[in-house]
Amino acid sequence: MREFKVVVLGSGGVGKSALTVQFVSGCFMEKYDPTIEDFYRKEIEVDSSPCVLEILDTAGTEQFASMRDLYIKNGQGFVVVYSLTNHQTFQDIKPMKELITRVKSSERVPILLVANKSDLEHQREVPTIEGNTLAQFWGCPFIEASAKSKTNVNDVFAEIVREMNYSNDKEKKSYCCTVL
Ligand SMILES: Nc1nc2c(ncn2[C@@H]2O[C@H](COP(=O)(O)OP(=O)(O)O)[C@@H](O)[C@H]2O)c(=O)[nH]1
Ligand SMILES: [Mg+2]
Repeated sequence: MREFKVVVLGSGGVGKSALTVQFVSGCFMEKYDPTIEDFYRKEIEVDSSPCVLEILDTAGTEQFASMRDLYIKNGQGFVVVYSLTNHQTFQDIKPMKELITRVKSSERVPILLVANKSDLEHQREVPTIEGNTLAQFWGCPFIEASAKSKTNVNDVFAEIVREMNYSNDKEKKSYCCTVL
């Protein structure tokens, strides 16, 4: 079975752990230790193909650039999360695409932009169009989700699998071209 390494990135408090735990265990935790950085495994089926995801829920080791670079190097797909109730968290992730492409030394890295906390519509600070515009600029898909109400949580992980499949296929094709 294919196995994919996914890294969940974003500022503290945006819901990286809540999204990951909701996806892996199907429950919403009100409080999750913000310092816990852990791997989770889950098998899913995407477009009729089963695969295993190894998900790294990061927790602010970004202060140590070498640590951050290491998990970016090891990751194959990146779920970049901000909270739509906090505009600062949207600003925070803007340099992320450049950082990932630099560390991976590749322009075509599978990335998905996620606006979390869509259940808190009345506290929204980041309009959908802003997320969409950034995703277009990055050339990646964009999803608004809620770890609390479970909205689009499975889609987040299915979509990053599709992005990883897509870039794998492209790599294979260009390899075949080189061989031929
Ligand atoms: N209303 C709401 N709260 C959320 C959602 N996701 C996370 N939270 C809350 O936001 C806070 C931070 O979540 P956490 O997963 O620990 O964020 P992390 O630091 O990015 O891992 C917690 O109090 C969560 O209960 C969501 O989708 N909706
Ligand atoms: Mg966390």
